Amino acid sequence: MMTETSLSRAEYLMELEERHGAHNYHPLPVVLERGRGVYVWDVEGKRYYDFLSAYSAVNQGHCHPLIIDVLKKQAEKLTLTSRAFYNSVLGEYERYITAYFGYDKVLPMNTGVEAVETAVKLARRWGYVVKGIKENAAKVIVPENNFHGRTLLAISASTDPGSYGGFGPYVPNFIKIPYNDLSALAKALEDKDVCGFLVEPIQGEAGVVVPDEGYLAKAKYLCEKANVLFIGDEIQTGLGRTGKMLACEWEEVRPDILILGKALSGGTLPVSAVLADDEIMLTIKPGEHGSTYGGNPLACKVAIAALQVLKDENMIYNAHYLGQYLRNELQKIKSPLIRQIRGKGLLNAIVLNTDKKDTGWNLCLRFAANGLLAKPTHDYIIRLAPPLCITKEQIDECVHIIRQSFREFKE
Ligand code: IF1
Repeated sequence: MMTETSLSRAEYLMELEERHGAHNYHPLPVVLERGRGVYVWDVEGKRYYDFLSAYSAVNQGHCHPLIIDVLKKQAEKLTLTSRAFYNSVLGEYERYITAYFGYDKVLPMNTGVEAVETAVKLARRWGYVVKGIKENAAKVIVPENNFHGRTLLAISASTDPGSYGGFGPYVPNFIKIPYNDLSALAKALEDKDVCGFLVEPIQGEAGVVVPDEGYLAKAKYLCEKANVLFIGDEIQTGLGRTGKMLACEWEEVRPDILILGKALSGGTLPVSAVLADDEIMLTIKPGEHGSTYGGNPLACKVAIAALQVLKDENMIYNAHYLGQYLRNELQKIKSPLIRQIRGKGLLNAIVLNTDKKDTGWNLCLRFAANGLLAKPTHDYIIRLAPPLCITKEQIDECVHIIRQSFREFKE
């Protein structure tokens, strides 16, 4: 039995996870213990810039004091009642978030994928009750290379064997079309049994794939013409990440069903939400959907604070302005390894010029050695997504770290 004395604290803690935890992740060998704003510290006290932000769940910065203060106060008062009863916070939250995004109603859930499941259930139910699709025939169009989570429904929509492989049988009636391809969408929409088009405004997991200007607006128009619901998955792109409150706002698209998660709680606990107008939302009747923790008082209070902070601290504009600045500075780095810099707001990626599987990983190890945390997606794409509270000076320091790391890196 290994003991802490024969290993460093970090090695000991990694060994514990290896020995006692499922092996469903392959983390970078960094053991984090503390976070504040754009910084995280490991167990040896080394400080890093967090350029992953827990995949955009920490837009407001780690342990934002105002959000933590609200969390603490509510945690000492009432955390969970279940929806068997009313509570004194949920109605206030529902009024706040529906006014904040301009929808009639909200259905509160917990994780992002639960909100995706909820959105698909709503679209199907609307398809049967309002559109008149025959029972059990409703279809949902999804772009290839999507990512909506890890449940059987979400992986049934996936075209990534690494996500769906070995977990069949799958949920039927997902029509898969190329992303950013309006003629493919128009063709798929000819099917009268389609109830919804589920789309990420920017594909995050696929490697920060930004569609052509006008794609989202034209897609929404085609959906309206075909009486199909535009379902916007803004779990990763929403809440200021791309320089607008919602990425769909870049093209003035208002999703028929809006899905939020991750930063809705400022990275404190799982909080997600589905927003829609009454014609869609009221097709689900009492007792037909829900969850134990959905809409709990603690989550509601925290979500109000997390949303308020985004506006009060001008994080949306900060993301837009500093995102442009970051991309401009990264473009100046001269390295044969860099194929493309892309993104919107503070959701960016470096696409590497390599066919070596572990280059992205090894480069991220170099970033970490130099004090910046990032992780590759699909081996050769490194996502760069710091908290939206980052400053220009901190961006400059991070660009220096990235430039230095490319200089030092030997493939
Ligand atoms: C992991 C990826 C990102 C999402 C979108 C729904 C969900 C996610 C657009 C589900 C979640 C997370 C899952 C997390 C890593 C991260 C991720 F690499 F897995 F794909 F961000 F790109 N829609 N994305 O991005 O939300 O149920 O996780 O709360 O380790 O699986 P969730």
